[in-house]
This record gives sequence, structure tokens and C-alpha cells, in this order.
Amino acid sequence: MPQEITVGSHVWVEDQELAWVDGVVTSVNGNEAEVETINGNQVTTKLSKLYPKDMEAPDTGVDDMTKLSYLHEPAVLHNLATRYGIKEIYTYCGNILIAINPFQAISHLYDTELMDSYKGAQLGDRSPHVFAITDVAYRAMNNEGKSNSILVSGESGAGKTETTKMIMRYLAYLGGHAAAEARTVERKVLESNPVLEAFGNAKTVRNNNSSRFGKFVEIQFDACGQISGAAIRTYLLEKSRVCQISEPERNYHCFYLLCAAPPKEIEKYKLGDPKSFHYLNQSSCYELVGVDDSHDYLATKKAMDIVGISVEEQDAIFRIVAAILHLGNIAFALEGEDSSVLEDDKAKFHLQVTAELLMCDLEALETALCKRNMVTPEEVIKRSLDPLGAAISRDGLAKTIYARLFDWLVKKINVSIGQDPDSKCLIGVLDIYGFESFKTSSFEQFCINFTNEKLQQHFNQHVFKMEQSVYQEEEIDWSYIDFVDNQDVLDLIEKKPGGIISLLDETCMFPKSTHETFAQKLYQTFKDHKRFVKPKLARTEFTIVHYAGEVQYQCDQFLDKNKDYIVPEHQELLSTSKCSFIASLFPSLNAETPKSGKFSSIGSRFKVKSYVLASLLQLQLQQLMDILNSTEPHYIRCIKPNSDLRPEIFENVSVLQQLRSGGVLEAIRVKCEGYPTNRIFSEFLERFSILVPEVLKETVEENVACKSIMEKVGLSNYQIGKTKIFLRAGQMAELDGRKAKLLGESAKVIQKQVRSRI
Ligand code: AOV
Ligand code: MG
Repeated sequence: MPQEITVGSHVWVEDQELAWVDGVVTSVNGNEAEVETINGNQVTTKLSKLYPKDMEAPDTGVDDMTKLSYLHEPAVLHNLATRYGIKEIYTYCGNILIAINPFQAISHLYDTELMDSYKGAQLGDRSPHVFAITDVAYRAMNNEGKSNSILVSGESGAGKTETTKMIMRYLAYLGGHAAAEARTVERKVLESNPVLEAFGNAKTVRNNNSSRFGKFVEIQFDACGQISGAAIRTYLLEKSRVCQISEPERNYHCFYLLCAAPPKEIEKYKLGDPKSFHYLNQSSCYELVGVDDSHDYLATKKAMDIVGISVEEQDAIFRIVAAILHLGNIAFALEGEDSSVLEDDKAKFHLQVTAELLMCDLEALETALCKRNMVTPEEVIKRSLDPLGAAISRDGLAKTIYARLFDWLVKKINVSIGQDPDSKCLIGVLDIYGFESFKTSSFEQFCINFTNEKLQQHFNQHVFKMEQSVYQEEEIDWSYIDFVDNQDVLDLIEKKPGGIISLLDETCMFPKSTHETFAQKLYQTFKDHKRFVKPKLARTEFTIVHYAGEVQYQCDQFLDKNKDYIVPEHQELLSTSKCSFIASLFPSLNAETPKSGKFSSIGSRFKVKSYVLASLLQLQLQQLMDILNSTEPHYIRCIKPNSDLRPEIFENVSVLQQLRSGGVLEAIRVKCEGYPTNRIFSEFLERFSILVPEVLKETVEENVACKSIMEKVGLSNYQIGKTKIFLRAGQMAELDGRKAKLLGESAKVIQKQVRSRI
């Protein structure tokens, strides 16, 4: 970077704790400089590792990163930290909105008055806001008749779901109906959120309200710009959580809500203290700070009313939720050599309650849990399962029932809101589960991170295109800009054949395979892949170098978790339930495949021949990308400022890591490879004509004047567009340096003159 750093320059220097810290250069020796930092350290470092600090930057930061005179990592970070400190959580980076989670309610930030003020405003006219981006999308849709999408990304707990809800609220405000009776569509759209959150969100280590499924909401508009329908598409709910949770996480919210229901319900469903249920007491966390489960139970039911779920259906839904809790308490003991029986009277009690709630035969339930049918050419023999096998069978049943219930909810909400077949335009809002890396990451994290990789690629391509279009508009050359994307990670995961998902599917089809053979296959196939690492001494772990960092996956349960089949005995049991709601969740497999609604996830599952989840997700994500590619995208990058989930704490290192991995810095790098700074000719002249005062005296065209300044200073490689001058990285700093020197010299001359007069 051509920059003039001399003694006295204000610079940014790397710091282990703070990422970047500012200071003043105290000496320069060849390639090295000594810097005194504001936290009192003396640091010696290479000149090339220093970045100039913009001393003219305003104290309150700038609301758009592209307004930074020096566009580099420390400046970007400093700007965000400055703004976060004054509760400005939104900042633009060109057309991208960066949103930093405040972890506290900021007063008036989402008021109706504020909505009024954003309506119809141009992007830069008002301070950055999620409403502003949404308004742009809405207007673009109305004016150009083209579908738009708003894509919200960021790691777990960064604020995607909250942001998405604000987008939906603002769209309901813009496209809402004046007449109360016509407002049902937008009310249903908004109230679908609490319903889906109750059944699809849970407390994790990263977020107290973590989405355990991905969601794409299409909001449809009529020719007048009013909401006329909507469709919700969901992606792979984390099923394992229903049966297995670890400290300090929780199961899905609905279980705790139901345990806090009014006494009548508690009695009806034979519930009690959540601590008494195996599916809940694997973790000692039952309550969430600031959440009143009994209030939320009633609120969820109210939301269910609004989205069109009848009282009878609600009863069946909560009956199923209760049944799952009781099911989890059916424990088994060894009988004989390898059979199992109910462990004790408590287990018998829960078996009985489960059978009552699921309205199925008690003995049939017990048999379905403890035995399997073995089909021989002559007959069908019932083989006993050992206690472990029976517990796995029980958990499998619980997961299947829950997953089917969730799919039913999504389908029901879609049918109830209704789709507008005549709608030409829509706004899609995407809220996926954020990138995750745990001590032991499993199949779920693999799927979540794969989803994030897909979205990241879309983002990269979009940013690159956007940058190109600015250059094209100004008719300048951009052809040499190099662009890095994450295609290699995606190839590793989803290439057909030969990617991880293909290998996983093949392994699942092969009866004798184990997670060890799967791991061996991976090691052999990808030993030279630069995104794949076999950790030292690992036998069943593998590491993927994701765009957002390395994640080590544990293969142990990959095969089981990838298989999505229902044990025929369970299917048989539930399809004959006396509760028609439950029976309908388990339509007989021999029956004709249901005509898949556009957004039925059960329906789409029938289209995939193999019942393997990873490739189902791959297919769904491809469909999502096809939709997104037919829309005009708008990006919101959410940032989590600290891992304690606390307000007012801005951890530089973590934020920087998110900016880097989330592609914000890559977007800036693409900018930097091109022309990161541009200025309208007149602005440029105002700032720098002092360097060549004669340019103003001559009556030349503005672009010619700009050119002469650059020539005089000896800078090349810049570009003159139609209305703006485009500068390479560091050129602005160079010009400022010259200006400061010149002003310094003239100050000295004046001082000298004054002194000589004395
Ligand atoms: P996520 O969707 O990005 O995580 P959420 O949207 O659930 O994250 O946000 C996490 C928590 O941060 C919320 O429950 C709020 O307490 C707080 N929060 C987020 N945004 C705001 C805001 N604008 N104002 C006030 N508080 C906020 V995940 O679903 O785990 O990937 O998978
Ligand atoms: Mg979320």
C-alpha cells in the first residue's frame, strides 16, 4: 500500500487482545517503525503492517463504510465499535446492512413513527436501518415489477431471527390493508413466527432462542403492492434435540410451555414438573431469564388461533407434545439374555399415559417399542430388542412424531395464509440457522454449516456483481479484479459424485458400513483436498475448513442421523391411532403419494427416492438458490458483539473474525483490489486543489483538473469515470499526507516569518 508513514503519523497497529490499537509512530528505521500505542505500549513492527489512521474521521463514525477515507480492516472495526458505543447498531457497507446485536431493547428503534419516516426514503437519506433496506426492496419490487429478497446471515445468536421479524413487520406495515377485516393475511404472516418459534427454537449454548430450522418466507403482493399471500418453506429441523440435550441447553420451547400450562391442561395431559421428564432433565436448565413460560403458553395458543389452527387441532398438538414427554420416561430393563421389559411401575405408568394420549393400543405400543418383525420366506417372527435397542426405538419414535408434527404446522400455516396464484411479485425473507462450531459437532452442524456455505456463495457472487456494476456505470475498466469464492468447500461437500454427501449416501445404502468405514472413505478420498483435514490421531473425526473457520466433525452418528426412515412397526401403530389428527400424520406408505403442495416438506420428501436427509437438504437448497437467483437480493449481515450475550460489550477480536468470515472484509477486499474510494470530481477538487492551486485558476474541465492533481503528486493507476474519480487503496492516504505536509510547511514558513519579524 503506498502510504507515507513517518514519525508523528497516527497509525493502527496489530494487538493480540484488541485486534487493532491506535498509536503514534515515534521512530522509523528502514522497514521498521516504533509505535507508542494509546494503551501505553511501545511496539516495534514492520512498516508494511501499519495502517494509517484517519484523523479527520468524525467522532460518531460514518454511517456507510464506503465513506471511510481509508478503507481497511482497523478503520472498519473502529467505525463499528464507535457507533455501537452510541447505540447505533446499524451501519451500511455500500448496499449491505451490518447489524450488531444490541442485546437490549433500544428505545423507539422500531416504533411506528420511525416506520413512517422510512417510508419512501432513499437509502442514504436516513440513518441506516433494517426498515430502509426493506423499503428499498419493496419499492424496487413495485417500480420494476421484479421479485426481491432479503437475506439475513450471521452466526448463531447474531440477531437474524429478530431482524427477520422486523422486516416482516415493516412489510406488513407497507403492504397492509386499511380495512380491519382485510388484515388477516398480514396478521397470519406475523403470528406464524411465535408458533414456529415455540416448536422449532430452543436454548443453546450460543443463543437462548436459537432457531433449529431454516426458514424462507415468501410474501406475495398484488398489483397494488398489498400483501395477498405468503408461503413458508422450512429446512431440516434438528430432530435429535427432542431426545438428547446437554448442559446448559434446553429442549424445544413447547415442552416447557406446556409444563407451565394452566392446571386443567396439566391434569389432562398428566404433566408436572419438567424435572421429572427424561427428555428435559438431561440438562439442569429449565427456565430462561426474562421468559415466563406460562405466559408464552397462552400467547402461543393465541397465535395458533390467529394462524387458523382450530381448538381441536391445538388439543391434538399439545397431546402429542405431552405424549412425547411421557414416551421418554418409558425405561427398559434386561430380561433373559437379550430381551427387554418395562423397567418398573413408573415405566408402566408412562406407557399407559403415552398410549392414552396417542390414542393407540397399549400392548401394540409396548410391542412396537420392544420388538421388531423379522420377515422370513415362511413367516414373520417377532424378535426382541435389548434395553438399549428398545430405548433407541423409543427415541426414534419420539423424533419421528415431533418432526411430522412440525411439518404439519408449517403446512397448516401455509394453507391457512393461502397463496395468491396471481401474484407476480414477492419479497422473500431468509432466516437460516447460523454457522455453528461446538466441541463435538455432528451431523446437525454439518447440515447447518453447509446451508451457510451455500448462502455465503450467493453473497460472494452478489457482492462481486454489485461492484462490477458500479464500474460499468462509470465506464471504467474492472476486468482484472480477482475474486475468491468458496466453491472448493462446496465441491468438497456436495459434488456429485464424490463429495461428502454422496459418500455418506452411498455408505448409508450399504448395510455393512459403520461410521468407521465412512471415516476411512473420507480420509482416502480427500487426503489431498485443501479444505479437508484429518486431525492427528483421529479415527472417526474430520475437519472442514469452512469459510467461517475450521469445524471438527465427529462421524459417530452421521449414518443414523442421515437416514430418514420410519420403522414399519411404528408407522403401523400410529396410522391406526384413534385420533384422526395423529393417524393423518402417518399416512399409510402404500397409499398414493400425496400431491405435494408447493411448500410441503413432507411432500417434497416423497420426490427424493432415497430417504437420506443430507441429500434432501442439498436438493432443497438448490431449489432455494434457483428462487434467490430470480430475485434482486439485499443483504443484512448480523454480528454478535460478544459471546456473553450482554449489552454494551464489543469484543474486537470476535467481531473482526465475523467480518472476515462473513465476507464483509472480502467484499471490502474486492473493493480494495479495485477502487475502494471514489469521489465526485467537485468534492475531490475541494479537498485537494491546495496541492496544485493553479488547477483552479485555469478554466479546465473538472475531470482534467483531477487528473492534473494526480499527475503532479505522481500517482497512477487511478481511473476517471463519468462523474467520479476512482482511487486505488492508499491513494487517499497519500494525498492527505501530502496535504498535511504542505500545510505543515506553510505553517513553518509562517512561523519563520513571524520569528524573523521578532
Ligand atoms: P439468530 O437468529 O441470529 O441466532 P436471534 O435473532 O435469535 O439470533 O437473536 C438472539 C437474541 O439477541 C434475541 O433473543 C434477543 O434477545 C437479542 N436481539 C437480537 N436482535 C436484537 C435487536 N435488534 N434488539 C434487541 N435485542 C436483540 V440462531 O437462530 O441461534 O443462528 O440459530
Ligand atoms: Mg434464529
